[in-house]
Amino acid sequence: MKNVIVTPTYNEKDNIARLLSHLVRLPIDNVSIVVVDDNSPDGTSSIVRDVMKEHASVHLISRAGKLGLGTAYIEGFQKALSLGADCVIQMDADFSHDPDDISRLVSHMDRFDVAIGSRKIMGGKIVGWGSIRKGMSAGAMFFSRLCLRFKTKDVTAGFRCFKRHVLEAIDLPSIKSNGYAFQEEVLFRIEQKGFFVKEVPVTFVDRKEGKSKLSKKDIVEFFLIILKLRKQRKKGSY
Ligand SMILES: Nc1nc2c(ncn2[C@@H]2O[C@H](COP(=O)(O)OP(=O)(O)OP(=O)(O)O)[C@@H](O)[C@H]2O)c(=O)[nH]1
Ligand SMILES: [Mg+2]
Repeated sequence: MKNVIVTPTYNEKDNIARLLSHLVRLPIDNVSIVVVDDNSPDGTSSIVRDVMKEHASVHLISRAGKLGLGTAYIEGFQKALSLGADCVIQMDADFSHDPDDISRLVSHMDRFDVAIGSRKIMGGKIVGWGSIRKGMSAGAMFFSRLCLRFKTKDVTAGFRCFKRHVLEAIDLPSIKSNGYAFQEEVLFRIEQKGFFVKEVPVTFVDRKEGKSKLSKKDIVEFFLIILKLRKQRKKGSY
């Protein structure tokens, strides 16, 4: 079974080399890695190119500028499918997602369509966020779950593993949202299609290197997308 890990990067020079060296050594069969970099001013892509000289399993999509997380994932997922992925794993490059948890996500792929690294079920947690950030995240998720009736608890998780047929079924290019809203919209489509989702408890650790790219615009978009998806839910289509 071929597994492709997709990680978007913007200014991750202090994380990317260590992350890639960890990913290429994972005890999982047939792993490739796709980094989607948005011309990071800190030179992240040249670090990736250096790693590629040693490891043919590492691929880079280098985009012209900061085009946003949503389209970065879409391009990364499409590349993963073109590489022949049976399973596609998405994760952040900032070590908030522990590379050693990937095998736990992949281990559910024989029974489920999607596995989500969840901070919101028993055994999952967030380390390093202050009470304001935790409160904002919990409030946003509560509202989103209330409006859109998600079964999944961790709606905004960016640590996920999909079977190939899931990504083929959800019409990726028509997803217009970015940031946290992208995770929400993808999950909405997955649940609307009735795919089987497994939440796997993980510990999310706030980044130690580099800066968060979460913006006010992303937060506003998160709530606007809820309204858009709610309308679609009522119409029974997306
Ligand atoms: N290619 C690309 N990657 C991005 C962009 N914005 C963020 N990223 C990457 O996406 C991942 C998640 O971004 P973070 O800044 O960690 O945001 P977050 O995890 O939602 O928020 P924090 O919890 O504050 O870390 C990281 O690997 C970033 O480098 C973007 O516009 N383009
Ligand atoms: Mg992060």
